[in-house]
Amino acid sequence: MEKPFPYQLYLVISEEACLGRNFLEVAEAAVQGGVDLVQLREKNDTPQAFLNKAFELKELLDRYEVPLIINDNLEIATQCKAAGIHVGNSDMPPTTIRKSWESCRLLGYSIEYLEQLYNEQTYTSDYLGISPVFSTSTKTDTVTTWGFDGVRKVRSITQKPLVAIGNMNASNARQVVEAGADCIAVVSAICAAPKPKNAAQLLRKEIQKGLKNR
Ligand code: TZP
Ligand code: MG
Repeated sequence: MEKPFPYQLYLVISEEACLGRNFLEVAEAAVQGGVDLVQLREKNDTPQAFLNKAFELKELLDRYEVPLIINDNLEIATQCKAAGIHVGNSDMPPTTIRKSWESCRLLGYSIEYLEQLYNEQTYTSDYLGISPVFSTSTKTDTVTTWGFDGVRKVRSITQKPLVAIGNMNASNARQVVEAGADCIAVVSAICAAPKPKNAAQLLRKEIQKGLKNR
């Protein structure tokens, strides 16, 4: 049995993605609009700057009882007492993370190829990121895209909670949920939205519609 995964709208945030706005304000508006899981993903920060942001975001999210996930940095994830960590195929493997961080509650692993579904890293993780569903200018070092059919295929193979990421927005959220995603993860659809709270509310509604049709 997989652990329950009660999250539907997952914000992946960085300061840069917020286009000059305060990332904590964007995160707070997003949570008020219905985001129920947040990942801090800072690729260019110094470790100290990343850690400072992690502490600030953790304090904010604790007030809303929303879990924080740290992208690809075990040290920072454990120091700020995050709920979990998210890693990709070329990052520290989930098996290694489990060994050194036993109390990790949410260990996410990105799936870029079907073959990954059959490896030990997939079995060890708590949820899978289907990455990317569609091509996106937010992350360009990707190989292929899954599309709705890819999501359906992954759903037919694994019981793991599936998080769809890559150019997800209010026009495709319903369909990707119908295809089998349990949760939608977004950067731009919220961080770059004129009104992040409204954007989150709209995404939530589309996800609900998709869940009803399953
Ligand atoms: N992993 C796969 S696609 C992606 C990540 C972090 C970026 C998603 O960004 P956006 O702006 O929601 O397309
Ligand atoms: Mg990575």
